[in-house]
Amino acid sequence: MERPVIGILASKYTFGKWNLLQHGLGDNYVRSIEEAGGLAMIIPHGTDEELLTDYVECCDGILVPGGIDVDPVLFGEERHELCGESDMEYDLFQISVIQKTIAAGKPLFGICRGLQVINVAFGGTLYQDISLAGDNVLGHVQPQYRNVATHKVTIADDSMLQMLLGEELEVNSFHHQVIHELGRGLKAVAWAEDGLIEGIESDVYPNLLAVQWHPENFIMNKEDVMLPFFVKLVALSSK
Ligand SMILES: [Mn+2]
Repeated sequence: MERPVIGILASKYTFGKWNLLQHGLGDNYVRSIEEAGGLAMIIPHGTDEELLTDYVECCDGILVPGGIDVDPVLFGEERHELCGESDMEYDLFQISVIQKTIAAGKPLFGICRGLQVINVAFGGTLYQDISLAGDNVLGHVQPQYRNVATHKVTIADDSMLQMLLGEELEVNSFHHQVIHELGRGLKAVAWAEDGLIEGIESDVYPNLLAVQWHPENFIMNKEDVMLPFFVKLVALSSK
């Protein structure tokens, strides 16, 4: 069987007493893609545009995973005191891969920061902290463990996400930022009970799907209720 190759953008961190730079790939992402019938491949972070083009060429679909905050300069705002750690070079690496994926006509997926950076790459903006989104926002940074669902999302009719996961869903939540203004061509397809956006798709770019929660963590449960998300991701990448 041909297994579609899903490229997952590496996380960037240092390790050990020498602080050597690393290219990370979370196990839950890998296991979820493999369980859904795909191959998980790391796309190392870097700035060489020709190399990034070649890495995208190797993949059938691209997944932008969770991570640190996006530099607010990239959506035209000054840094708010509640904005967290960011890395401009890393942001530009991810935005470049997103643009190359779109240019190549390949499926594009996002999880948590991935949804946020896709929105920014399409010209959208973020709330630098969820408290700036209004007075009645829910807690979106849960103390419970990663594979525990803590808030509800409502999913739009006529969306890929509703076909996969139904009209309503309990999800986990580990984000202190959220989408403010949507990027060009993007539409919201899932919302928390406080009205904040938890999922996006696109009418102009149909093979795009991103969520604010962390479906990959549910692979740790005996029954993985989020597996349809990854099955769809692999299926879209097999065309
Ligand atoms: Mn949430």
